[in-house]
Order: sequence, then C-alpha cells, then structure tokens
Amino acid sequence: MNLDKLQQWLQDNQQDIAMISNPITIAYFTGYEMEPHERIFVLLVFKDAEPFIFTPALNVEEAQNSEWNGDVLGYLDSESPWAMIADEIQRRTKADARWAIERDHLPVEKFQAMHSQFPDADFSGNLTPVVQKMRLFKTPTEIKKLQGAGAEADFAFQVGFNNIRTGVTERYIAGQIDYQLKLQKGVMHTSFETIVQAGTNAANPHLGPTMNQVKPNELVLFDLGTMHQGYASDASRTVAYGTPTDKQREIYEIDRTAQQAAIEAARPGMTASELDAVARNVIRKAGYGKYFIHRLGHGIGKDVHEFPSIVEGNDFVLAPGMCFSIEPGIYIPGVAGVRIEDCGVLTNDGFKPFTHTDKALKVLPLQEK
Ligand SMILES: [Mn+2]
Repeated sequence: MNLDKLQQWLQDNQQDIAMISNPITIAYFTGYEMEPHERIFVLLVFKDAEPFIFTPALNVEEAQNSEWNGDVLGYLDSESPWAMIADEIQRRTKADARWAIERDHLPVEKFQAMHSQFPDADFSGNLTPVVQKMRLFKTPTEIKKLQGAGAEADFAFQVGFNNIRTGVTERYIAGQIDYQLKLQKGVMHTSFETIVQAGTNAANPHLGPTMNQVKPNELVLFDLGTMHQGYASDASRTVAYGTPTDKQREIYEIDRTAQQAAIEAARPGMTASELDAVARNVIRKAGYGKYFIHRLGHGIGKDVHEFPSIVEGNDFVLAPGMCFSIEPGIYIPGVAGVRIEDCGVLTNDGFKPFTHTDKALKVLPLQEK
C-alpha cells in the first residue's frame, strides 16, 4: 500500500505528522477520490498513530464506502474545521511538533489556519518532492489502470477518424469524441480538453479545437486522453484527409521514424536527456530540428503531466516502473504540424506502450458532410 511508504518516510525523517491537502495525492494514498472545491479535505498521517481523513460532512458516507478502510471525520459548514482537526490529532498522539506539508499545494490561508492551532510546531517539512518521487514508480495495479486509459484513447482515435468530413469543424469532431467516450465507454472525464487540429492549426501544438473547418488534402492532428479509475491517458495521432502532399508525407515519416527510434531505444539506465536526443537527432539530421519545439515527453499517472521530464539536459536516470510519453513533433508555421505520441511503461524489456493505434500514415478518403 502506498500509505506504508509515507509512514516509513515520517519515521526515517524524524517527522511527526504529514498533512496531505492535494486531492490527487489523497487519492494516491487512500483510493478515495474527491474534489472538495473551497471546503476542507485533508489526510493526516502520523509517525506513531492511525491516519484519518477529514472531509465535509456531506462526503463522509462516500469516503467510508470507498477503498479507504481508515477513519473518516466530517465537519458541518457551521463548524470550525481546523479546531476539530487539532482536537482529533491531540486525541491520537502527543507527537505533534514536526509537520510535513505539501508546499506546492497548500494555500497560505489554510496553512496559517492549521499553524495557528499548533503555534509552536515546526512546519518546515516538505512532502512535495517525497510524493513526486513515490509516484515515479508505478505498481502493477497502477499500470493496469494506465493501460485501461490507453484503450479508451485508442477508441477515441477511431471515433475521431470516422468523423472527419469536408466542412466539419474541429470542435464538432472533438465533441463527437467526448460524446462517444461517455456514451459507449462510460468515461466520466477526459484527462484534458480533446485537441483536434486541421491543416495549419496543427502547427500550434496546444491550440484548439477551434471552429476551423476541415478541408480536403490536409493533415489532421488529434491529441487526447481519458481518466480511467483515477489514471490518465494521453496520446496523439496525425492522419491525412485526402491525398497528402510530398511535404506532408515527408514530415510525417520523419516524425514517425523519430518516435519509433525513441521507443526502441528506451532502456533502464539511460538518462532522460539521452532518450530525448534519440528522437531529436533523427529530426535534426532530416533538417527539421528547429521545428521540434518541445521536450520529447513527460511522466504520466494520476496526472497527465508528472515526473520524469524527458528533456534535453535532464540527467535523471530512467528505471523500470516509470511511465512517460514519447511524443516528438514537427511544426512548420503556415504549412502543417505532425505529432505522434504514446505513453507507456519502461520495463527491463524496454518501453511498453499503453496505446496501439496504427502509426503508418493513414490516408482517409474525402467525404461530404
Ligand atoms: Mn503528452
């Protein structure tokens, strides 16, 4: 269980209490996922006592029925949550002097409210890098969920390809994808706004989808993902609608070669920078280096972007169990854009993608609306 690792960290680092405030991190440790908006939702973990979840009263029942087997305490909107948390802590332990908090998440206002209950305590412990490091290595259960999310992304590509017609807007195609994901796959949330870009719009990596209409003989780029049991997918494909020009075909094949080279090269023991260079060198040698304007990839898990960052200059050593994207792109302003992306897990046998939609250039026939 992920929570054991945190309790061990408290003991090893002479910390008494960890207060987790990021709902994603709480879900990572407890299996209970909830968005509290402005209300108070925290997980308290102790060196020498049982942990508890503190949540708005209206969420107590669902928390108790979740994967979380520990205590759940609720508060009414009319009550004073921070005093209640302090009382509960003092019931459980006398060790309340050294605290670790999520510095990248806890708002100053909430931090001060908790600190005022324990004015003499030291709140200098930082959980952010600790949690980031734990989340780098995925368990087999987490990898299954990432594969499930990948299968939904593969389905979404098919919906997208089937809905390309002359004159439909990027937003129409994106809407069809989101709708069919909900309707046929029971997907509650995409992991980010579904991206569909036709023609020169694809040269702006994160633009759209816009009201731009698909025209014959242009490339259409899809970048999409879903949330599946709390884990994200993220994948990109680029297809030709009608006959591609020689230029379109050329940059597509260079990008595909670069992506394939990186997938085949990925091995435990190599650095993130070395892996980035594998794909980047293919694109540079073909003369398009200045059009590959982002890192090769990013980690994926409960968040669409997490560690490791697969970027030039990052000497971080890749290891089995790490999950990340491999997504080289070539973006020529006013001409076209291509990106091919798969997320996967690094194993001792190499990189195992979570998405499997074919990457040979797909040429879709022209169709009227
Ligand atoms: Mn990505």
